[in-house]
Amino acid sequence: MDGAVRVIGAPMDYGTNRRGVDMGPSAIRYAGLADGLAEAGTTPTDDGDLVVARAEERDPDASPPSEGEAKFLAEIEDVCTRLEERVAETIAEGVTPLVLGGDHSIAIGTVGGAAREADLGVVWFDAHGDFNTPETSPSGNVHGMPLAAILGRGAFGGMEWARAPGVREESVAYVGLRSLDDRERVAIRDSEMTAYTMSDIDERGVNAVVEDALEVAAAGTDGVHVSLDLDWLDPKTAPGVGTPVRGGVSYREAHSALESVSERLGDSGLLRSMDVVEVNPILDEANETATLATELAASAFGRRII
Ligand code: B3U
Ligand code: MN
Ligand code: MN
Repeated sequence: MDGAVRVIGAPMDYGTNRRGVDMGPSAIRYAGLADGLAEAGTTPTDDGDLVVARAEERDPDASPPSEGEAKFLAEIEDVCTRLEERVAETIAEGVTPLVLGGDHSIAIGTVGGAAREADLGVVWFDAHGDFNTPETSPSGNVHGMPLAAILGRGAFGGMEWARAPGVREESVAYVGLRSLDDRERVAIRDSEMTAYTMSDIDERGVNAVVEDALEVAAAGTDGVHVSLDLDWLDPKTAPGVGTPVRGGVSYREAHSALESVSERLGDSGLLRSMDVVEVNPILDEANETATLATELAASAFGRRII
């Protein structure tokens, strides 16, 4: 894909239990992201990382959340609000933002910025639904809530700031779901979103499923946001994630899927923004998962073998 891509790092791990995803942006850059994006035909620039206080630097007197509350919501709101600004500015300059997480709660900022002056479709590659609210979450971890918050479901849990009015439920498609909480499953079923599970991939093959998901997200919208949670892949292929779930897609399937993204959206200019999240270098084996994240981003932006 020709065109400018701006890398923005969001080294935040407030949304998850396991520490370490704050190192994701460094690990992904170190794995050769800029070269991969250049090989894809884009002109990459790097905007550096957002400043995010480490957990150790937080106010030690901050009160722990009680039942039904989201953890570190104020910190997450602060980071996502700043990220939203950067993403919106980037798009206004005609540049495509590629945001590196961090845990998946950063997608609230990316999607918020990308949807600011547009109707945005979303394709969510993930083992998990990320459709809990503070009331339904079993963990209180915000990385299990971003899509619900973006769609305005978290309004009663103090997450009304996260709603992105430019995203309609019928323009959201999941790919590869395989781990849902009970109330989350009911909420997804009752929603207008399209949910393709791993069973759909087993039956129909990854390409057919991804093409349908991209169609859902592109229909009647100004562009599509692609959110790639590395736990979408099988943990044998992507071991460096905080919440691995067996039975994910293979290395080849993942590449094929992200190549479909660039084929369907890249040339038409419909790929509005992307984020790559949940890479945890502490749990990784020799930066394998960060390397994979780098390769998959390059595939999404158009890198091909020949
Ligand atoms: N659904 C669970 C677990 C989870 C969600 N996203 C991740 N893990 N990465 C929760 O805590 O909401
Ligand atoms: Mn996720
Ligand atoms: Mn996940």
